[in-house]
Amino acid sequence: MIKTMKFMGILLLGSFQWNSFATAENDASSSAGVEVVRVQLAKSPDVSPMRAIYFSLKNLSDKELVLTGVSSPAARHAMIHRSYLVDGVAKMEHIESLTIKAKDTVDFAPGSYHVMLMGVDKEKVKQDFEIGLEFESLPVTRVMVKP
Ligand SMILES: [Cu+2]
Repeated sequence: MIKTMKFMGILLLGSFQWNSFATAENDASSSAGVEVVRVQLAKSPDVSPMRAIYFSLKNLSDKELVLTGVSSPAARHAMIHRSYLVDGVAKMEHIESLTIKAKDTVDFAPGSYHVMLMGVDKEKVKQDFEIGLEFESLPVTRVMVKP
């Protein structure tokens, strides 16, 4: 219950930070230190305001990497979420930051981590669109998502 309430608070307070994306110099989903592969948009009803995105996030560097946020011009809010089960009931929580160890890979996948888009632009998500992954010590990494 506490987590659910916290999540609601974040939804209400969440500020849109696409500005950092626009000024980023990094154009590829692969840059010094990070590679994003197997990007997949989960199937959702067209009318749904939410979308989940999965991928594998590889830390190619020999230092730990800290993912601190995500943004997209195709949605009003974007968050890192993690799904989990409580007594057989699926829940999800907001992840403030996610540390990927040196040379490690974290899979964003059903039942686990995902990027959650909220308030999607229903036309934009029918075409290729971008998300921006924000790391503590890297420029925003742009990732192309295909419908
Ligand atoms: Cu979610």
